[in-house]
Amino acid sequence: MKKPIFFLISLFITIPCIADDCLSETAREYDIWVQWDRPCCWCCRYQCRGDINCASFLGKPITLSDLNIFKAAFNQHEEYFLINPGWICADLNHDGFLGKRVTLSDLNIFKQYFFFGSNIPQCDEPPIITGPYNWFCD
Ligand SMILES: [Ca+2]
Repeated sequence: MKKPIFFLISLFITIPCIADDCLSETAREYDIWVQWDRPCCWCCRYQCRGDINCASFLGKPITLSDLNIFKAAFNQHEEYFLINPGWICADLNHDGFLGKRVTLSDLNIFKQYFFFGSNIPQCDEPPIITGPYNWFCD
């Protein structure tokens, strides 16, 4: 059983995937994923649609909690992601632009699915923008 303090801390840091292979080596973003220490959140079922914290609230995977993280990470340079490791989870398309990970492309995805409900396609369903995945972390 996890000690409470460890669990509390683990809510705010990037949790590396235990098996380190949730993302397929054939994925376009595989090398970047490895470079960022294989963030498990990139393999959450709805992360590529905006589920940044890999948790649902009232049946909705993309909520205000995700929006708050997205707002913090939006348009920030990659160097700030090193001191805010959870921000890499806000990189929805697993792609960067001009040294930034969370850009207008990610915002357009987030807007499309924010509070959309339960009909959000999993990240391995069309429109596919990330993956393929070997399995999902959540
Ligand atoms: Ca991005």
